[in-house]
Amino acid sequence: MSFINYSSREINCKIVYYGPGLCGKTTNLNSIYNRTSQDLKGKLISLATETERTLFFDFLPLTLGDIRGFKIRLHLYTVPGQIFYAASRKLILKGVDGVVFVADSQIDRMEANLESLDDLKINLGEQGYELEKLPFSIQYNKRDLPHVLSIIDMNRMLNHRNVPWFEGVAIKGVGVFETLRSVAKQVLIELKKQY
Ligand SMILES: Nc1nc2c(ncn2[C@@H]2O[C@H](COP(=O)(O)OP(=O)(O)OP(=O)(O)O)[C@@H](O)[C@H]2O)c(=O)[nH]1
Ligand SMILES: [Mg+2]
Repeated sequence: MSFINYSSREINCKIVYYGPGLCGKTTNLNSIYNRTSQDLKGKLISLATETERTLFFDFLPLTLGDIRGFKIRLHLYTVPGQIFYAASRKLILKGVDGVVFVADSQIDRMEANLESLDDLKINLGEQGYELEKLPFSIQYNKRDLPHVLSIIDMNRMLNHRNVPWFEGVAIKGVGVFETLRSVAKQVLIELKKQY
């Protein structure tokens, strides 16, 4: 649920990047950070292990613009994808306004994608959310690699609701802003319904 601060006239919306380990969530945030002008972004905070795996989360605040005199800020988070950080993933989903699922397109990662999508649904459910009712976009990442599934197969396995999806090569910035724009647009539509 977006957080409205009436005194500073700001609305903060929380967008969480979810997906299996090494699918490219942190790379998405880095890419957004590197391609956003200084005046629109805050500090990118990353808590990573020595091998650059996300330990707790990454966080990036972005300013989107003004709506009816309120400054709209997006707070982007990534979860740690590794199985054993389940508690962090649950915590980071608290108060979520929109979700990006980053899938790894490699054939041998489909199992991990499916597991992560299930994990997302369960964790949301525990907090009284339903993925079906949240702003949601999917990114099929790592399209540059050789052994990837077709988009038709990926959609068939991961996108039953037919939500907006994008092909990504996050290390090159491909599809990154398209994905962010898509989920942000859905979040703003929800926001306008509420206020
Ligand atoms: N070839 C290729 N590599 C990518 C792409 N996106 C990310 N990577 C690489 O995949 C590895 C993992 O990327 P991260 O962004 O750290 O993955 P993550 O999803 O944050 O992983 P966790 O934090 O462990 O959950 C890194 O070596 C990235 O450079 C891509 O589109 N293509
Ligand atoms: Mg990460």
